Amino acid sequence: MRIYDAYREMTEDALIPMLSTLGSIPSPLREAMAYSLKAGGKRIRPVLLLASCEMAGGNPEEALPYACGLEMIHTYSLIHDDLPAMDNDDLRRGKPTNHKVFGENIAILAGDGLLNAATELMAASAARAEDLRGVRAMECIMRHAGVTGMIAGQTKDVSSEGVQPEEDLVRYIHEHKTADLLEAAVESGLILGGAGKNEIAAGHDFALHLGLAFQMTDDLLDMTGSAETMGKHPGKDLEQNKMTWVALRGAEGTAEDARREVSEAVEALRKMPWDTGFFGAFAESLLNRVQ
Ligand code: GRG
Repeated sequence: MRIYDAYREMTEDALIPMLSTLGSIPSPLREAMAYSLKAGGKRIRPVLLLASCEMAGGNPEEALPYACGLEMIHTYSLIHDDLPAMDNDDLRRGKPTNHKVFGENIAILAGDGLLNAATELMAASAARAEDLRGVRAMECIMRHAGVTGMIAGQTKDVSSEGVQPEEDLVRYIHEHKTADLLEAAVESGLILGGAGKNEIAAGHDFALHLGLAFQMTDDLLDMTGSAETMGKHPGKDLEQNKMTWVALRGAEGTAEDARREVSEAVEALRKMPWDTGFFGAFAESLLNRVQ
């Protein structure tokens, strides 16, 4: 998808220069933060943010501090998730995990640093703006990433290892651990673009279903994928008795649920007044990951 690549490149070109605007970051903190930011990754969240902003009539260039901020938050969450006290992984985005290269103490600080840098960048942009869109976008991103959002999902996840999978709990974990940051991307992009309440609500529904479908396909890939294609070790969910859709519904049931979530995501797009073709195609493309 050409549009996807254009937004991805815009994000990748801006990530490190944005970090430099904060001033001099001491070694090895700067290298550790840059290592994980540059390690690759699909950049789904910033792409969705920039595309949502432009769809609603905004200028994606002005949304870049929020897109980069969101990618920094996502990257911090991966660094912390890979730590020995969490999932204890040594491969991420096809490279050794941050703590394997820089040690646990610096990896923790690199995660903290990325979260803080994201906040600083977004706040600086919001403070320069003449209206409140930036403040509202930042509130939206921090709430979805925060203690009732992604951190809540991760808390339930780490507290539930070895517990019998049960639908409400699996849904809670994935709605928060995964879908929340996708909701942050679409909703904050729409806010920055000047969308109204109903369109933002439709964006929320789209991203929620997209997030659930994304997690379902990720769970399926964890069973069938390889380290080369995934950039991380597959099979960890099973090994760690994780609360996955596959543990709850089996592989066929999960594939069926993923198809249903994608069609609900596409349905939500109908409530928007713009050309949503890019978003529909993106949602459908998730299913190709496991076909
Ligand atoms: C440590 C507070 C805290 C949260 C961690 C993101 C996360 C929560 C855990 C990572 C493990 C996991 C399976 C999370 C679900 C979301 C997900 C599939 C993340 C990976 O996102 P991608 O595929 O990664 O977009 P890339 O590398 O492409 O950016």
